[in-house]
Amino acid sequence: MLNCMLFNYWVIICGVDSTLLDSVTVVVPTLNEVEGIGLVLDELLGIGVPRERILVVDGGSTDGTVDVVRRYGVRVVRQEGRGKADAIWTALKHVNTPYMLVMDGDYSYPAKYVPVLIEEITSTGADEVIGIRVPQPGSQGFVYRLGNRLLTWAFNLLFSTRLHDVLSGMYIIRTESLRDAVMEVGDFSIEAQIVAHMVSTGKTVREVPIEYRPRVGRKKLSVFDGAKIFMDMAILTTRYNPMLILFLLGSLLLIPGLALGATLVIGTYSTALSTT
Ligand SMILES: Nc1nc2c(ncn2[C@@H]2O[C@H](COP(=O)(O)OP(=O)(O)OP(=O)(O)O)[C@@H](O)[C@H]2O)c(=O)[nH]1
Ligand SMILES: [Mg+2]
Repeated sequence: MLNCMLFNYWVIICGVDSTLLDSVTVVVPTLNEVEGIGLVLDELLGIGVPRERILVVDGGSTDGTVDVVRRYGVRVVRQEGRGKADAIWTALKHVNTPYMLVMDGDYSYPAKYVPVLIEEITSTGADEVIGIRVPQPGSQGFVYRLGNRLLTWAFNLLFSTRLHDVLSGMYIIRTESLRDAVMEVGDFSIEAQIVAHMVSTGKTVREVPIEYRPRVGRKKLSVFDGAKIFMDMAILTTRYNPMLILFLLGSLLLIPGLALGATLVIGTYSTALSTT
């Protein structure tokens, strides 16, 4: 971890080759982020991300978010469907670079980690690199932090992984690795689906620590969404890891099966005893 953090600082200070920055589309999903989106775009442009390599996918903001994006001369498209998951699938149709990096439009993810994620995916040949959120004071309440831990723990159990922050909103993927995925779950479960798709199709997922700042503007994610993500993980297991479901069902049937077998054996044995 220490090595990794030192390497991060090195990349943050030195930056990455501008041709590498050009191979990535930074996708920013937004829904009413008028307070944060300008700050996010300032930071992205400030670290040298080419303007034409930023794509804002808006979910129908009514607060002027789209006007702010247009003022920056940054590409903005209206998403198909509803929810964050549909925004990412919409983005995939517009992305024609080898890599796609996703980050929130609420200023919670510092843009200085964009080069860190790019460096990690290009130097290791991984298919996805997730930014493990290291919460800064005030960025994540106790309930959300606990919920995140529980959901990552559940994911690790269901997909035999050892990841640290499956639901992080900042990650980079090799675009082609996701082209064959079919949308299974919606809204805020998209991150879980992407990772489930990667790990169950033999792709490599890596992680690097990143700072997580308090968001600007109003939170969209609720505790209810956490419960829904958990249900969606179960759905994803049936799709991506059906052997586990069969194993669990088999184990459940084993108990009544053994009980029934034991009853029959005892019944037969006692009948045999009584007739002798
Ligand atoms: N296009 C689109 N973007 C959305 C939608 N819902 C949320 N978003 C954006 O997706 C990003 C993640 O949503 P957040 O509310 O920040 O959820 P979160 O990051 O899990 O939670 P906090 O940042 O801790 O509040 C933000 O940039 C939102 O504006 C949607 O339906 N469509
Ligand atoms: Mg956020």
